[in-house]
Amino acid sequence: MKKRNFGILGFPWDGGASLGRPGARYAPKAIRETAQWLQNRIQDQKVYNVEKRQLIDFKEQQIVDYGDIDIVAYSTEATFKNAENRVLDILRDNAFPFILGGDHSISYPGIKALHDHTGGRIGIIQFDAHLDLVDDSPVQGKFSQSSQMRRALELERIKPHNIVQIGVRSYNYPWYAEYLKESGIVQITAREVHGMTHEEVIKRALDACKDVDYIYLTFDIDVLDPAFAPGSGANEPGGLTPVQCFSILDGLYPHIHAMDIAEVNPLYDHQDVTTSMAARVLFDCATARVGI
Ligand SMILES: [Mn+2]
Repeated sequence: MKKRNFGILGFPWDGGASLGRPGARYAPKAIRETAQWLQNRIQDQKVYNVEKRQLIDFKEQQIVDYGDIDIVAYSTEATFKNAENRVLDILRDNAFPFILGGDHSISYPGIKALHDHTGGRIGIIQFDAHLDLVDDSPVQGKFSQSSQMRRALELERIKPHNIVQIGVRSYNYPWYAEYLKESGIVQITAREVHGMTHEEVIKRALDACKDVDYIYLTFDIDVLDPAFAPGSGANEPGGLTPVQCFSILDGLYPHIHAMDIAEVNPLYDHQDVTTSMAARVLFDCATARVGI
């Protein structure tokens, strides 16, 4: 089988950050810069994973940077079309798309590309403080950072019971009470994650996706507690710890087919704390997928 390269694609867009703090357009550049710290450890295409006590050989799977998506600042539609086409290019290369957002609206074109390219049933594992299921809003419209999951649900082969939201918390709009009861979307709240083992969270997420063909993973940096990721689109106290995220993600990386990181906001970051988290997640995914 042709080896599957790991494709990084920057999506410097915060046109969907209509309620949260704008600034995520600077994230792809900042995450790439911070990731140099980890890339420095690659010698002769090898790197040692200290916690897994494992030597990783990148000869089996190259990391390819596909650059950034062309942004059309005045048009969400045109920008998303460009994004979808670029993700499709990566999938056609038989590479694994890893998209660096951008506010969380950026997930929709990535999900749509995986959906249309594969023709299969798609599950979505979403790490997030928020639900992002707003149908429409007079302030935010239909394609904002609060609606990408709702848009994804309109695609033919995405069903609510195959959507898992991990780390959700805080407060949200009253209509969610009824909607969540009826829709069948699977949620593991932040407080539930704190009361579960990593293995239990991994199992529940994969169980929800057991009747799909492909899994898209979206990681909103605000799933972390703001103490660990101050540079995000919004503060929601009571979030996950880095080790919880790293451990749960490790159990999911072998099972996924595309991924993004969203809502990293370098304008609100301190000493690269947040971009370091994102760079680590990027690097963990790239190394975990060697040989897959
Ligand atoms: Mn969020």
